[in-house]
Amino acid sequence: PTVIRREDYTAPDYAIDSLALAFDLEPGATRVKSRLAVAPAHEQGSAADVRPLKLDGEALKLVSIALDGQPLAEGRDYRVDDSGLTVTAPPQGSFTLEIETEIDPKGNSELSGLYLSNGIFCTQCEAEGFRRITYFPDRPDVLTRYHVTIRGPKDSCPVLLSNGNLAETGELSDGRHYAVWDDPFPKPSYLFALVAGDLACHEEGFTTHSGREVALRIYVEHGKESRTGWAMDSLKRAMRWDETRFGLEYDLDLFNIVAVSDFNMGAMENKSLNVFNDKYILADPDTATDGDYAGIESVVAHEYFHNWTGNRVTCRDWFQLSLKEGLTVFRDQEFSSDVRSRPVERIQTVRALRARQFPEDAGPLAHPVRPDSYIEINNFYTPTVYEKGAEVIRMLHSLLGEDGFQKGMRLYIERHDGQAATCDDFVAAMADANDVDLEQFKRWYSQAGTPEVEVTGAYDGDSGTYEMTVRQTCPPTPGQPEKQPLQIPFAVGLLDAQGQDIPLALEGEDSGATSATKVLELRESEQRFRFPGVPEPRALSYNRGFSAPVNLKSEQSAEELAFLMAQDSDPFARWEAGQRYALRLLLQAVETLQAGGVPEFDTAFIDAFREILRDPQLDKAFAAEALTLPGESYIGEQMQPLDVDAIHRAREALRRRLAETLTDDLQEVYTVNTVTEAYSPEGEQAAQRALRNTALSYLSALAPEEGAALERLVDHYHAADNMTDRMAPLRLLADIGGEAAEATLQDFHDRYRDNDLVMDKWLALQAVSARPDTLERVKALEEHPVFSLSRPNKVRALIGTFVQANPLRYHAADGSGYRFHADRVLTLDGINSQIAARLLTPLGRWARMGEERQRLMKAELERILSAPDLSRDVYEIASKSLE
Ligand code: B3K
Ligand code: ZN
Repeated sequence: PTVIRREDYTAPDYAIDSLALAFDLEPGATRVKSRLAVAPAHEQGSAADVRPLKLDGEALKLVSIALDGQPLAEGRDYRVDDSGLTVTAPPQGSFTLEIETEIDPKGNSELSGLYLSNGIFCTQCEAEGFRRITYFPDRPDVLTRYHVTIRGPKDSCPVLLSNGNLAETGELSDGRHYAVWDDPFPKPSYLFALVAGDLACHEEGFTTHSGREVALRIYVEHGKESRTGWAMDSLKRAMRWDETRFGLEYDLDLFNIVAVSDFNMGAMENKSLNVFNDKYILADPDTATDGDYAGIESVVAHEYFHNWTGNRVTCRDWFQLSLKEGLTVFRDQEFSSDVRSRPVERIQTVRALRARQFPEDAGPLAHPVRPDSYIEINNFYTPTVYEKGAEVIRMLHSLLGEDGFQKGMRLYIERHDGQAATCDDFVAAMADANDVDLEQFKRWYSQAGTPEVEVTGAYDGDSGTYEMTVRQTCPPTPGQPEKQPLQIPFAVGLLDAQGQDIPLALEGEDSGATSATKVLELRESEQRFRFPGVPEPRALSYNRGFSAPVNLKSEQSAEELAFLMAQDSDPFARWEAGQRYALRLLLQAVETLQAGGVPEFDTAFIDAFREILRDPQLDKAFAAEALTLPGESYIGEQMQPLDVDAIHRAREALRRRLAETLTDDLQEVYTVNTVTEAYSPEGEQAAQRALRNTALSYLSALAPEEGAALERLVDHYHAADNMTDRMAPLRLLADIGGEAAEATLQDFHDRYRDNDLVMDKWLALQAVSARPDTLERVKALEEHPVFSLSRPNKVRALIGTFVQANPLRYHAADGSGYRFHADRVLTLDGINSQIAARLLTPLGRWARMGEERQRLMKAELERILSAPDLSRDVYEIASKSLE
């Protein structure tokens, strides 16, 4: 397969000024007529300068092609191959090209291009799905005005949607009708969308800041419309927030969202016609958890925010993907932080970053935020491009401040509105608007790997000066053996013995610069920072607020960590101290277990937990985070070779020890945090549920198989009046197993058997179970009527959860988990290669394992690679995973 390189970028030879598309919808044979207004984008002094016109196309049946009204002849005027169609000698100057193709939406199991989701026609064009609809220069730097006619049967497709404004509708013969859509904004083909089907609609209105009346419509399958309220509410809040915080207003009179049940990812930001996975639209208290509500709020906001960061200003080429994704993730994170608890949002973001992006950056698939090459671009919608990309934007925000950042945003949009831009353009706008030099900062875009920062401090009592030495390094990653120092905003604080922040100013700074948290600007591999005029600090608090996506290497004493855990004024750093302390104890416990001993845990740590449980001032959502131990995968990241059994046992032992010592406090927290008001998915009551369910989880660690603990779980489940409280005990029961667990799982199944999204939860919580027979159970569940390999949500819920979230059972010593995994990847590759490739990544983490498991994992990767007719997607992941 061909490797596409960033350095090979060349501007398009032709512009397509307008595109008229006409669809005649039939499930098995849809006709697509297109008329392209083509204009040369290269110098044409004479006919000799005219270049061939290359159009992308895949899985298309060509019906006819004509240039300026004259049919073209294959061989003489054009040629077709697997990847497209080339008009070999077009005329000089502008011309019109008319093409008719036939496609098969019903047979489209890749869910890329035009396909059917539960009988609804819908499209997914990003990254390169448009070429599966018609021949076109399917690249993001070709911006075109679209005029779309959709013809379809009235009974099965009463709703006909595309981008922009509805220009016309009308009746046709044979029970068909049509609609015409006009999008006034030129856009790249990846933002095209079409939806047609029998859909219910929830409509409300929004008045923009400058008085534009916008109709907001959410379309869903019939019967689901009562679950669209939260998404609508989130959309309105996101629209208002973007006006207030970024000064960005919506630009059309209509904004449509369609939710479908079969979708390759979460959602898609097509201009004025966002298409969503049901999972990120539908919610009611009985079927969605507080976490689901939060996810809907952030994804609805994210797709909406793309209207400016992605659509009005788009990407020049796919290597620039983070230009729109990193920035838009940053924007949705800021939205969530402004409407929810900022510290808790930050903690959850960092947890997710460490669970997904740090491992990627440390493994064989590590790549820069702006990759240099790819085989299949769909493999690069990664945590690095998205989440690390957002951290890079956040660092710019820290360096420039909110005002400076917003100045940069305004300049960026002023310069590039209506254009396809690059990451360099973005950084240039930030630098120019603030008159700063960001050349070194750009290394964050080109250098892969998670940097490591080491801090040592020394206090000189005579001069009252604290000196910090900060070193940065970055481990090698594929293709990048040597790294250069990065510009890193590194927030630090010093605490005195009472836990108060010591006001800090750097040597040479005037006293006006004094602050409790100092953001140091790292630029060299080693730097010294001196803080004069300070008393001797009791503890050092660093990377406050997680100001940079780095690993800290510094050793802090258990005592210092306990102190920070109780005292740090920065809530993130306070949480972090607890995580680091827990991690240290867990890793020690692992060693003890491996040596055949019985682990013991510091009382100081348990005391700190007690303080959190007893602190009435503490935000309850924060307390729930602070009381949650690092996950098994994250513990595993810190150890080589990784011992999944010992990690599981160590974590369970610490949980049990905490539960035994703190039983009364846990019971108290459990009792007082019972919510009595009517359900709301956020605020104080969601925080109470989070804390109460955390307490429940510890209490269930007390000899779980015994009556009382088990009974509490079952009672909690049956008393629940919302999904959050139903899922929490069920998840714990699924780990414990036995009769009560089976009966409760059955109850859940019977209650929700007709609700697809809830059945995904039912599949997932069985797949993540620590029970020894989990793999057998997963295989049995594949036979359940709700499961299907051609439905991405089902694959993710059952197989995805097992291979990604259940290290204990996935890494079974006999290799059964790996074998199962590879088998499913191979089958899926023939159905949906994007989903297959995404599912495959855990096999690439073999280097972390012991020798025998390494051998088993590599053998499965070899087996995948030797299979015939592998997709580009799976080939790329499998081959890079073996390098
Ligand atoms: N831009 C889409 C993701 C498209 C993935 C293509 N394989 C959703 C988003 O990031 O908003
Ligand atoms: Zn996005």
